[in-house]
Amino acid sequence: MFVHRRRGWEIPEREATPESQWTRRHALGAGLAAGASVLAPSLVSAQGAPPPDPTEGLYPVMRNMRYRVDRDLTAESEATTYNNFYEFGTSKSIWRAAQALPLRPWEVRIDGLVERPRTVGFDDILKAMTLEERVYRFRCVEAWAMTVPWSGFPLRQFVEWCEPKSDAKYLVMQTFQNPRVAPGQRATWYPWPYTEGLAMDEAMNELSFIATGLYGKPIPRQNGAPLRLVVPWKYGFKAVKSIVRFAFVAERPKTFWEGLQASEYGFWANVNPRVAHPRWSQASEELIGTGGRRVPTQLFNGYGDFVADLYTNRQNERLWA
Ligand SMILES: Nc1nc2c(c(=O)[nH]1)N[C@H]1C(S)=C(S)[C@@H](COP(=O)(O)O)O[C@H]1N2
Ligand SMILES: [Mo]
Repeated sequence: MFVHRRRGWEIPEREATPESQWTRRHALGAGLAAGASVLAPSLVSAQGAPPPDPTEGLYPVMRNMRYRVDRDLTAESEATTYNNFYEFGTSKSIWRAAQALPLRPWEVRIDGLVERPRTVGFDDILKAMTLEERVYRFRCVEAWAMTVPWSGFPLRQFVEWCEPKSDAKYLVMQTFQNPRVAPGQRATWYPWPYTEGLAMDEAMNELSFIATGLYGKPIPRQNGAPLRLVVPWKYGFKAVKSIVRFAFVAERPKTFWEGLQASEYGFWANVNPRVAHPRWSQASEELIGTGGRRVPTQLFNGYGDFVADLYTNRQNERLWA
């Protein structure tokens, strides 16, 4: 029997943000360089508090209504105070410690199998990309979940800008390494820097996203400022934070969690409620900020229409966490 399943993106765009928000974003975007220099003196702050973010004027950006979630947004106060960021500690309460991370200058190295290896400033990347907002489900392998409005740009747009060569098969992404500000990195038994990777066809999938903002503001340090990966059909540990390097390579990289505990965390790490983690079930998830409400977990975290095709020729691989 042929069953036509309606795909998420076939739902009409009813709630699209009015165009006036675009105009605002572009007007402010054009003033980015000037704004940054005006803010520069406040880098020296009397209280020792982090300086204001020079990209503040870029947000909010228009929400892309192609990506819909039938869940309430997680409260901003939850998403920004309940985090995993081992560089700043192994508890969920690292948000204060993460404020020590300096965000400028923020240089990003693009190398490996690319036409022109180069180092670019984060603000120059932002100027080259088109920002949008996407609301995605977010599922940690620890069986909790959130619903988050990310702002940023499609990873595909960035990959094209990097001009990879045709023999590039994987994209490796790495977090900064600076044990002076990140006390977790003084623990030498971890394979720092935090490293993640995607196959090139995964990186080019329309869902793959680089977040530079959250809840209509620049992304906070504890959530991976100034730029972090978002791949909503995979467990959260794939979503590497505070990236300083994109390397295009021919061989599958070894990731941080594979280096630490390969028996529990694989490379593909796609969400699957029927494949348990060695130490707990993945059948359901707790929605953070709802007083403990649990809901069933969905295959590919509900994004199978977008990504299942990526894996039809990889059935002999360990596709799930
Ligand atoms: N550099 C780095 N990136 C990281 C982590 C980390 O410890 N270090 N934790 C991962 C895990 S396990 C999860 S669930 C998400 C958490 O993202 P959030 O704090 O924005 O919810 O970040 C991922 N990215
Ligand atoms: Mo996680």
